[in-house]
Amino acid sequence: TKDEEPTNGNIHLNVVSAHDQTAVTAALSRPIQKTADIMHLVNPIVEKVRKDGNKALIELTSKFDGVDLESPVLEAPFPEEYLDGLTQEMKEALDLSMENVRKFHAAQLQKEVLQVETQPGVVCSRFPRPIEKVGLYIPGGTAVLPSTALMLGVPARVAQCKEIVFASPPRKSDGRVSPEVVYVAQKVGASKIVLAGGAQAVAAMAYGTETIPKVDKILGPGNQFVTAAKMYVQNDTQALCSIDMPAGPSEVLVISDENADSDFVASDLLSQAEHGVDSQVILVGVALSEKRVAEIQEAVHRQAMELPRVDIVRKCIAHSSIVLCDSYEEAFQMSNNYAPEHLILQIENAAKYVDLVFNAGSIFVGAYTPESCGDYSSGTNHTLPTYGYARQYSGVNTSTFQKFITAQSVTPEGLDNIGRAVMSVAKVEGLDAHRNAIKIRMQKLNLLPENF
Ligand code: HSO
Ligand code: ZN
Repeated sequence: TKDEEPTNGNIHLNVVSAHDQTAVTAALSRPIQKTADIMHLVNPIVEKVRKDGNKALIELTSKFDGVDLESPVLEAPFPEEYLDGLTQEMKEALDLSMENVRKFHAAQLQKEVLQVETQPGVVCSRFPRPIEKVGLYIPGGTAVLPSTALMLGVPARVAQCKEIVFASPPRKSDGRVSPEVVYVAQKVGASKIVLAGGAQAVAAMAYGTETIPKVDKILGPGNQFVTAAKMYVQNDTQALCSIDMPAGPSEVLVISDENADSDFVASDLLSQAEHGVDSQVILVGVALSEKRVAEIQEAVHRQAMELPRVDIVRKCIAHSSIVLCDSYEEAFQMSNNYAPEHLILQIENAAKYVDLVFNAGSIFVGAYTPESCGDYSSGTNHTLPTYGYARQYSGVNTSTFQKFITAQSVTPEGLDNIGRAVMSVAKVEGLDAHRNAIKIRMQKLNLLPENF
């Protein structure tokens, strides 16, 4: 496969012209997701946890994570020693990030009742309620991700979810989750941390166990097993559980012009590339000179070679490209078509071009706005639609943790205004009981003749 391309030599992106349609299609195609192919592995894991609860979790965590636990759940208040190793600097960084995310998500909170009198005597309203119990999955694996804990935990708290449950695989070294994740869990008021990963963690939260509450919605990124398990429980009416969005590998599309700083451009491409071998990074260049393209390639190579995760970057770059366009309009068309999770604009008058964006998870506007700001600390959420789903999905936001209830109240005057319409439509649908519910009332109000 593409991921097995040479593991030495220059780290360079493949360059294609926007006019070469076949090459562009290949460059912008995403690595294929094989969620369906692993369902047969996921099903038995989910069923086992559903049937045997904590006992199954303990067994599976021993098998998959190499950690033997007495209990698969950590209950709040979390033991002080779980914060061991958390530095003051880290606390402050997490506090600053959480506060900005809180501010931005609190401003999104819809509390008020929306009320509309559609006709005299017909009042329709809509009001939000928090989703009661939510399960937040924080991946372990190649990187610890306290930022994901805060990106999910803070809006859940802002939306006033009654119970917040975290799940994260325990570390092999000491059977704990990282102190940063515990710190965030404590700050957002999580009631429990499930010490499990993968499909087993998702199943535990979807069905509940002896000590883990069954949640109403599961959110968070994860590997293919996590994604497959989320899809499984979402489709199981016994679980009665929804999920945030379909997940795929992380990606970025950068639009740059001749004036952009090549080092900045390279650093943005690489910060996404280091996420995983199946991540994808695309540079769409507007009227770039050959010299500029060469300079960007050189910067990518030079910066990449200094990264501890260079091996991951190398594999990601092997299926990543530079697409050369002639105009800004063409570049934005390309980007809207790709619908990137992250869109970075390193172009002159970047803010002016935001109006041209129709499909993207989150936009980073201007030379001094790297994606890293949004990944951690600016206030926007980093849980965003990948894989082209930015066409129809929004990233996680405060309303992700709410649902909306509608209500109506109709007076006799209102019934007089809409009753005949209801009866006509009920008649054509052949639903006489519906029609009667109106007729009986309107006749009692003398709004219809007795023999109607
Ligand atoms: N870029 C990632 C979020 C993240 N970055 C977490 C660093 N940590 C997902 O879009
Ligand atoms: Zn990132």
